[in-house]
Amino acid sequence: EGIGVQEYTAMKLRVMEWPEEAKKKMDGKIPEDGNVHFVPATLRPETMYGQNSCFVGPSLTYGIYEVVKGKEYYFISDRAARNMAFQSIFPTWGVFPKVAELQGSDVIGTLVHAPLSVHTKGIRILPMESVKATKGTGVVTSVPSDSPDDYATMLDLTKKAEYYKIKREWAELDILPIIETPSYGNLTAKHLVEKMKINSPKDAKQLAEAKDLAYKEGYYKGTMIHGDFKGKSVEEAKPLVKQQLLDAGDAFNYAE
Ligand code: A2H
Repeated sequence: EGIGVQEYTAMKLRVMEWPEEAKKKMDGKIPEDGNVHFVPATLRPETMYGQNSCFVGPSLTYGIYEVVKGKEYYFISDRAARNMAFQSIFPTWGVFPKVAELQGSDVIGTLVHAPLSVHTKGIRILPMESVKATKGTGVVTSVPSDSPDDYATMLDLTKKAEYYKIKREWAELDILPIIETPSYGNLTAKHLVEKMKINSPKDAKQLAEAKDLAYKEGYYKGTMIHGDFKGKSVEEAKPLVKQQLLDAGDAFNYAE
């Protein structure tokens, strides 16, 4: 981490359907016509076409915060809410209006709409034990084509669906190729996880190395093979996809 500011794209994933557990905890706190968004922070907006699920830490605590009175709410960590309060993301500077508190485990299975994703009928909120409470919003959108962490987690979830108390079909999904690279083909994360024999999302050291390789290869040598900027380099496409998301109101800037 060190010195400097990390600039994230904060995506707005609108809730389409809550699980019973979450409904109980939110009872009466959010109006019927209010929209709640899960807000993952990403450094790779150009990969958002391939979102096929979204992760929360099952044992982490989250809040639902009011962004537009009675209308719009964000599901994020308390830490992120505190930061956002000083970035003009909530209506009153310095104030983060918390209306409900939930555990990650309460929201597993929630169906959300992910902007740009090819999964237009929605994606599921799933558990990822390696989500850090101290980074971003504590919510991570899953793009298993290009993120080794996401790929390793999805694989683990499909193998141990029962243990994680999820439906296997929520995790067992086709992976969309988005970026072609000279060294790793068009499913960079899968290629690296297999080549480096990473067997579990807990292989933190190897995953960090894979993440580094994937990021550099994708950014400097990758070409888009999906979406409006097909044929452009990733370096060129990244700010363009980000701007589309911002213009559509489907994302906002978040820094920490
Ligand atoms: B990235 P940095 Cl396709 N805990 O988004 C663990 N990981 C987190 C997190 C948290 N609290 N908050 C964000 N992240 C992930 C896409 C992606 C990402 C791809 C490839 C690589 C990649 C889809 N997941 O990240 O430590 C988010 O996943 C590797 C650089 O601030 C976010 O971007 O550099 C990235 O880590 C932020 O990590």
